[in-house]
Order: sequence, then C-alpha cells, then structure tokens
Amino acid sequence: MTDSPLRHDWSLEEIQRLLDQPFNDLLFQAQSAHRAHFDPNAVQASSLISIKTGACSEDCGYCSQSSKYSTELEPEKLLPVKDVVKAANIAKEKGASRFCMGAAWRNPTDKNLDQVIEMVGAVHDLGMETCLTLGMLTDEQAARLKVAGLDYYNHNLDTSPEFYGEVVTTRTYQDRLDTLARIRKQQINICSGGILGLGESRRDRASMLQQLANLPQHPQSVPINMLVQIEGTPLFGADDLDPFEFVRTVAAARLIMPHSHVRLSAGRSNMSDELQALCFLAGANSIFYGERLLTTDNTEADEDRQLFKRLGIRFAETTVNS
Ligand code: SAM
Ligand code: DTB
Ligand code: SF4
Repeated sequence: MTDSPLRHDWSLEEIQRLLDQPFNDLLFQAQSAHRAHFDPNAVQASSLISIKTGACSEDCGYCSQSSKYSTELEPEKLLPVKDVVKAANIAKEKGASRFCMGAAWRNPTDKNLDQVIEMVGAVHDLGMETCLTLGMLTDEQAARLKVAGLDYYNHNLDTSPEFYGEVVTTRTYQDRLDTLARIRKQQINICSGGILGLGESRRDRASMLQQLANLPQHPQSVPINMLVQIEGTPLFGADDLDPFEFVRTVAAARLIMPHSHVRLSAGRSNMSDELQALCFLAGANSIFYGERLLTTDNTEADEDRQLFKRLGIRFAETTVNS
C-alpha cells in the first residue's frame, strides 16, 4: 500500500461514504491502513486514575461526576501525590505504558495545577508516559504543563458540533477546540476523541471524525468510548448502539487518521471478546487497562491479558520519547 500524505480536508460526505460501505469492505481497508503504519499485533495500554472525583460544575449528560445530577458517586478531594504514585507503580507493573490522571473540573485553578504538576513529575520519574485530563486550560496553564514535561493532554470533542448542545450546555464546542489549540501550541501530544451511544446519528459520528481529522494535526491518540450508562444522568436508558456501528467508527477513525493511536476506550466491560477483537481488526491499537476507569469498573487486567494471549497481541512499548 502506498503511503499518501496525511489529510486535513475531509468532507462530511467522504467520511459518511466510508462509514456507509459494506462492513467487510470497510474493515479490509482499515486493517490494510493499520498494517501500513503499525505493528498489527501490538496494543498500547494506558491506565487511569481519578485524582479528583465528582462535584463538577459542568452538565455533561453522560457523566457520573456532574453536580447537576444525583448519582451514587461519593465526591473526593484532590488525592495526595503519594497515592497517585502508588497507583502508577501498580499500573506499570501490570504492563501499562501511560498513566492518565483525570479530574472532575471545568478547569483547574493555578493552585490545583501546582499539585498536579508534582504528580506529573513523580509519574514521569517511574519511566511512564504521563497524561492529564483536567478540563479547560488557559495559555499560561498549558505552558506550565509543557515545562513540567507532560506527554499527553486528553480533551475530548465527545460528539459532533451539531449534536453537542443535546449533551452539554455549560460550555461550547468552540471552548473545547480552543483548549485543544492551546495544548497544540505548546506541542503537548493531544488525546482527543468521543463517546458513541449518546443517541447520535451516523452522520454525527462522521461529523465528529471530520472535526478530529481536520484539526491542524491529527490527535496522537483518539479515544473512542462507548457510553457507560450511569443511573441518575440524563443519558441513562439511552438506546444501545448497534455494536457494528462502534466498529465502523473505529475503522473510519483508523482510515482518516492513519498515524494516530485509536483507543478502544470506555465500555469494554460490556463488550464481548469477539467485539473487542473486531475493534482491533478495525485498527484500534490502544486500550484503557486496569480494573477502574475513572468512576466505573473496567475489564479486569487478567481478562485482558488472557484475551491478548488468545489473539497473539503484545503490549506496545511507549509511543513517545520523553
Ligand atoms: N473534566 C474533564 C473533561 O471533561 O474534559 C476531564 C474528565 S472527563 C470524565 C473525560 C472524558 O471521559 C469525557 O470527555 C468523556 O469523553 C469521557 N466520559 C465521561 N463519562 C463517560 C461515560 N459515562 N461513558 C463514556 N465516556 C465517558
Ligand atoms: C477518555 O476518552 N475516556 C476516559 C479518559 N478519556 C479520561 C474516561 C472514561 C470514563 C468512563 C466513565 C467513568 O469511569 O467515570
Ligand atoms: Fe465534569 Fe468532565 Fe464529567 Fe463533564 S465529563 S461533568 S467536565 S468531569
């Protein structure tokens, strides 16, 4: 397969045409693109920790941590650095190459950031890649994170610009794009993707992918989450998405962002082994690994290791030099 230059000019119709193809044609193309750029049998593993839980002022309709909804979640203050390092050590021993620290903030204060920067340094010193997801950032905050040596910042677009207002009203799509621009300006690697199963249409999924692929640089990591339904949130009880639509979206992400790590993200614990294997065939080459996501359970690490063994998949080494 010849390697064409990365494109940032995808039209919505082009992406829709990719998604509309017969499933086997789409998967064949995606697996071919995957093999042109990656070892098809290596999957990168990131582990997550919630460093500050709940009581968030945003109203994201899927989230257990929004203060607007009454969920069963117990809010927790910012964790001490030593607890975070302990969890990172355990994740590293189990094979994770990246440690992602998430906080339920609309945006961090500068004082919050002082403490988080200590965490970044301590996790980096363990030899792991670091990732943060803290909400919106100012230019100054993004610059501080660069100086601190942060490898990745996660900030998801979540869905299409057209559907966004149905899911979140306390910030705009443009707010998300602005934070991504600030992170990019500092040359911090970007992790940005979305959630499927929010009640969006295939056109919305195409439109979200278009937004991601037409950014000035493709995000280095693209997490594709399946909604984890949380009792008490507006999206609890949403119709389940056809799992093949999930696989199609992974495949289209692989095709239009061929150098990016596409992450099979939240929702794996409700997926069969066969569905996960199809996602790897469609070009997913990263997972969230470890018993917990942020506030909900993930697939057990032992189960993942067994599945990888059955599929002949290896854990990938780090993806950046830091
Ligand atoms: N507060 C920050 C923010 O919103 O950017 C960082 C943490 S937030 C929990 C990180 C991402 O997790 C969200 O953007 C969303 O894509 C994903 N997420 C949250 N709740 C989810 C759920 N119930 N199911 C699937 N993905 C979810
Ligand atoms: C992402 O795209 N998914 C992760 C991570 N980035 C921060 C979070 C998933 C959260 C799932 C629901 C929960 O555990 O609260
Ligand atoms: Fe807050 Fe992030 Fe949850 Fe939205 S997704 S409510 S910003 S923690």
